[in-house]
Amino acid sequence: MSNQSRQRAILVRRRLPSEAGGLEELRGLAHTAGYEVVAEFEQVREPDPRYNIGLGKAKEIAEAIKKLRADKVIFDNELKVVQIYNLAKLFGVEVIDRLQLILEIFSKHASTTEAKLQIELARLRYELAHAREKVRLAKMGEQPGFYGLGRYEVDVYYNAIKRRIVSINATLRRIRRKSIIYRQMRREMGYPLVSLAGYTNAGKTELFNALAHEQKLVSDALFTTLSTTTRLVDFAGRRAFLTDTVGFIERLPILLVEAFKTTLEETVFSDLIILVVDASDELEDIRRKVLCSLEVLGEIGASDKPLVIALNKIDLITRSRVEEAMEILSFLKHPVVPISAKQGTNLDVFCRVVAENLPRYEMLEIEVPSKEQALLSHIHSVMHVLSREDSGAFTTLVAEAPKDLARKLAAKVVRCGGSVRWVNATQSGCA
Ligand SMILES: Nc1nc2c(ncn2[C@@H]2O[C@H](COP(=O)(O)OP(=O)(O)OP(=O)(O)O)[C@@H](O)[C@H]2O)c(=O)[nH]1
Ligand SMILES: [Mg+2]
Repeated sequence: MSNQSRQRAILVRRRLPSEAGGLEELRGLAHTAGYEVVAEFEQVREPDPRYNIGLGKAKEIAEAIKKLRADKVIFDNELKVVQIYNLAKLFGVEVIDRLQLILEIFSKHASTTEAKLQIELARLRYELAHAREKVRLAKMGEQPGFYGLGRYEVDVYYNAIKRRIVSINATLRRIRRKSIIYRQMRREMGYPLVSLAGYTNAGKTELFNALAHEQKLVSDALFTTLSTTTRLVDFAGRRAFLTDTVGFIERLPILLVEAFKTTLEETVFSDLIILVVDASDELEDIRRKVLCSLEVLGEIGASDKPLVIALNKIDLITRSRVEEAMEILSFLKHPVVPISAKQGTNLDVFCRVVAENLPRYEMLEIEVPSKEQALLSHIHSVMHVLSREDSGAFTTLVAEAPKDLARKLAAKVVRCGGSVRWVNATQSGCA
């Protein structure tokens, strides 16, 4: 987008004395949404019921809007509808809060029908919660952000939103049925399911691309990925389905968590989670973002999964800094592996650690008639073959696979006139 067409925004944050200062995250979000930030204001005080900030500060901002020809004011704080209305009246420009800003980014980045509908649903749920008050206020005189609402009867507007929500939900259910079927198909293939998780911009997609040899879009923008992609990946000889998905953010509006529930469900149904952490952040931010990610994993019901932490972007920091970051994360009791997804550093060690934490594999000694070439190549393509010996009529393999897959293959081998010995005692006699 050219500079001319970019909207000019003023950022505002009110905080309590106990809260840390700074507007970095809001600035990052505003840039990602395509705004040019022309001024920033912070105020330390209790929330004011009318404006959230104090009236004096609000007037100061109104001056700045005129002087800097700003198009919009973006608040870090969650605003009540009446505050948005009062501020818009005072400022003469539209006022939005962090939730609406995140929704704007999501709308901009949504590329699949499912993602688009999920975002519209979140937006409509927000509208529904505020519809009555918005219409009531608009009747008192329309302000930026409230245009067109004044002519509505409250219930007509409310019911129109409700009907649209019902219809989107029905479409989403149809789309989701497909993704559930895909997930079941992957399950039936027997490979474990591994999900990438972590704060937005941590490098999940970069790691996905490196492991799956893919070219999915990575970017410094926040929330680049909004839909899921799954590929079969080899983790040090152990194959697993790896899924890239949407990132987390602190104070992730509950509306968005709700709307993205099925996207996040990929994570809930996985056998292992890779939590990607940006090691180039400040140490305090690393801690904060990891705790936030673990909290979201808890909220969606995925806190009991085996978890491996990928401490990513180590190419950007010194070795001693890597050690400090490792130290910060040591209280978590999950394995932490420093990597650079971008440069491919330490990915072999990382894959071994993931493999070690995958559900236990079964080891089989398999004897197959050598003429069964198709079966032999099938075993090579789906199992992790540790050794192979060709001795005339029979070929003997020692190979590993997840339990269900191992059972299916063992049955196939026996049907073809071969034999199977379970090296792991737990499965003896299954074939
Ligand atoms: N220097 C360096 N940059 C990295 C590394 N991994 C990722 N990046 C960069 O970090 C930015 C974010 O990477 P993504 O892979 O898009 O991050 P993500 O976690 O998928 O982010 P969202 O999809 O937006 O939630 C991009 O500019 C990447 O090129 C790394 O190991 N080193
Ligand atoms: Mg991504």
